[in-house]
Amino acid sequence: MTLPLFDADSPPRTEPLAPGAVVLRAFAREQAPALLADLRQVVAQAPWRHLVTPGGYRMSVAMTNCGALGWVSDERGYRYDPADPESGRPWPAMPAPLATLAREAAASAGFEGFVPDACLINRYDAGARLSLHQDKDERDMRAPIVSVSLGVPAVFLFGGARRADPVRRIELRHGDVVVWGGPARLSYHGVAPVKAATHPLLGEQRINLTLRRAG
Ligand code: MD6
Ligand code: FE
Repeated sequence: MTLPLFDADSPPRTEPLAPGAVVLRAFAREQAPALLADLRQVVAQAPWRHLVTPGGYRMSVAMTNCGALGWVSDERGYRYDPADPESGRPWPAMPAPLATLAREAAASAGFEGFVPDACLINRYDAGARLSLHQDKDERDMRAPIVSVSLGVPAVFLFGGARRADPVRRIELRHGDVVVWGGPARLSYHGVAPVKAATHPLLGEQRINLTLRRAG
């Protein structure tokens, strides 16, 4: 018998992570090919780039955005910007199926009426990582964040409200969705260095979409 590398047959299920945070296993798996086709259109208009942190470091994760607002970082700090600083043009529109998926994921985690206006698109090549941080650049902390993982797996680091709190490690696989809000909204989190692997749809990449209500 061969073990399935990407457990393509495991059923969708909900795993609680912390009060206010759940993993919806395989929630986006069926829609993933259509989402990826939409994302290719986004990337054609707003190409991948490696942002620089306010401290001057080049991020290992490549990023772009879609939606009315895009998250950007440079020497001046972190912010949401209605225009792509590379082109000066508005970010590509958020594909409607993506907004709908996010709304449904939020609702199934208990957050009704989620209308995202920003989608940060992160690409992890082997070795890319995201250090522990809080998501706190959004205006209204009442809205949750919906995070869609595609491609090769990654270990998500999930801590508490303080940087020194203990950190859990949760493997996120293709199609998994994390919803994150309420008492978990300001939890520290990050992504461990992504291991080299190959996924049938995405090759050696992991793509994470984080949908937010930013404005
Ligand atoms: C990632 N995600 O999974 C990075 N933030 O690639 C995040 O930073 C994140 O997954 C807030 C809520 C959920 C997340
Ligand atoms: Fe984050």
